[in-house]
Amino acid sequence: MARKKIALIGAGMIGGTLAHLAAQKELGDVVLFDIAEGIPEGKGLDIAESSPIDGYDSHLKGSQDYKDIAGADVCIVTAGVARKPGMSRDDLLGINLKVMKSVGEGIKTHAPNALVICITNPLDAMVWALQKFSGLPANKVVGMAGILDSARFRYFLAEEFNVSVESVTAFVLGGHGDTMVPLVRYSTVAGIPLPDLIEMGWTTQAKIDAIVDRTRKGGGEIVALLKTGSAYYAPAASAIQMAECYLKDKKLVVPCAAQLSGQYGLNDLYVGVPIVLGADGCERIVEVKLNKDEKAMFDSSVAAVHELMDACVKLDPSLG
Ligand code: A3D
Repeated sequence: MARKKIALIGAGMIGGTLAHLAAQKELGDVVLFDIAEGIPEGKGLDIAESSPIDGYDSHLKGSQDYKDIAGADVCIVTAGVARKPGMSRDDLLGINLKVMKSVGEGIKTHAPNALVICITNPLDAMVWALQKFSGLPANKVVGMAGILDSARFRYFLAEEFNVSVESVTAFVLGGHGDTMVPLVRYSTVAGIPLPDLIEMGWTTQAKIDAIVDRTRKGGGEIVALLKTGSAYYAPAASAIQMAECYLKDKKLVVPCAAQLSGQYGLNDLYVGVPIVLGADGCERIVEVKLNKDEKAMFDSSVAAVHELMDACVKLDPSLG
């Protein structure tokens, strides 16, 4: 039986970490694609040279040629640039939108049957554009953000309660960014919702509010510490969980940016919602009941995503 093939489009900080994790977990053979010559080859070789020590047999190849992603089962997209000082949000959007166009065309031509996981920011707008540029069915194009955001929420909650991260479940909805909606009511320790834990005296509302705020600003906290880049270990781990879930048809219920077609009263938009992720990609979108406050937060998050989509259409009218 042939090994699965994982194509990583973008071999920067997240791309390299993805390659290392995918190889260590033997998810398949790995192709690192990047426009920067030498970087994907160098990272691929460096990781391959660790394989005799760690004992895995994945092959790793670096490339600047889309032909090398041919037949990939999963494509994980991190290609693009990060916002630099002096660059406006629209400048960033313009650059990464063009990157999504070339990536979408490369995937359409060489790996049309892959599950595509987009990580490039601004996430919800980029995954929306990537689906259109690639022409792949919407169930096979998803965005990674919710698993990372909820992992941050879970980690902060586990620290607060001094319990295992495995005992904490957390629920995050909406677009990726400051408007994301961590849903306190649906987040639990061993099935006990956070509001009950407040009543039980395990924590206070003020502490939970502070954790929610820290979760919303989780990406910025890492950027402020690193100073020259953004988070990559946890983002890579999140996307690898998605790839593994697809390849093993695990049907995990996880928050991902998925295309809505009527759910939550919305259409033709990608936003973070719980989905069932399995061999058919996004197999089902879970519509949870939102109370008035949660709905208001979700609506404002959706409005922020719509604003980015409108900016994309202005830059590239073919998306309209
Ligand atoms: P970085 O280390 O800069 O890697 C990006 C790579 O993309 C570089 O190696 C570039 O050479 C390459 N690249 C640029 N243009 C192209 C192209 N046209 N085709 C192929 N490759 C190209 O960044 P990173 O790995 O730290 O982050 C990658 C992206 O993920 C950025 O857009 C981040 O903002 C985003 N990100 C998203 C999250 C989410 O939770 C959604 C978290 C962290 C980072």
